Amino acid sequence: MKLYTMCGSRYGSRCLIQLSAKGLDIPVEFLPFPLPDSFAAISPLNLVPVLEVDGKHLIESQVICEYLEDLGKRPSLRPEEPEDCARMRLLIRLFELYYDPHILKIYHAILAQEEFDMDEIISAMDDVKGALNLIAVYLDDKQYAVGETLSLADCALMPPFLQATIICPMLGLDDPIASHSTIAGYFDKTRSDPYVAPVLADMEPYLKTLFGGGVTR
Ligand SMILES: N[C@@H](CCC(=O)N[C@@H](CS)C(=O)NCC(=O)O)C(=O)O
Repeated sequence: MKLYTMCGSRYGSRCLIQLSAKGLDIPVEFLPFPLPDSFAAISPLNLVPVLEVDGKHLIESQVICEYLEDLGKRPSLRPEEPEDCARMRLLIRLFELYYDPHILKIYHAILAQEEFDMDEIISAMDDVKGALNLIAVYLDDKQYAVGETLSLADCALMPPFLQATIICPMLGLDDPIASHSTIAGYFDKTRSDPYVAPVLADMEPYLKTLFGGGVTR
């Protein structure tokens, strides 16, 4: 097996936290950004992460994470109780459907380095805040998203939340994580987890470099 990712990738980092927490010693190849066109031969979406298994390629981070859980190595990052496991999956789904597409509009505006419509960015930020309100409804008020231990929900939420805390202020926008008390409480508690902390620390310098070129308004 081999995992392909990129430094600073919020989706690839989901798998990196999982590999570390489960003690899975799988080789990891870090690709440059933007990905080379030739990578489309490995991933038709030309996105990371990709998990190579017996010469075949699994795409989509959540599919990869669930596959790695299905291999059965302890500790499991899926809660035992079906209700908790459902809530873990719900949190991941809410993030992917209602948070990420809106925050992506903001990131693309920064990366494009072109003039952009600040009204559109502010409207995207309102949608991001709406999604965070939704996510907050289902978060536990303890260290982790669900229950007493790290789960795939934490692997999925923590890297993009870190990304938002770094990038939104670059646009002169509020940090949506820090400005939401429930989400900020969750983020601050979970970032000290011994498997989360090093992955977030590795992401930080890449995000600052990638998005640090400034913004033209
Ligand atoms: N839905 C995909 C999203 C993956 C994704 O957006 N990956 C980004 C990095 S976080 C990427 O590969 N970007 C490459 C590029 O834009 O060149 C997943 O869950 O794996």
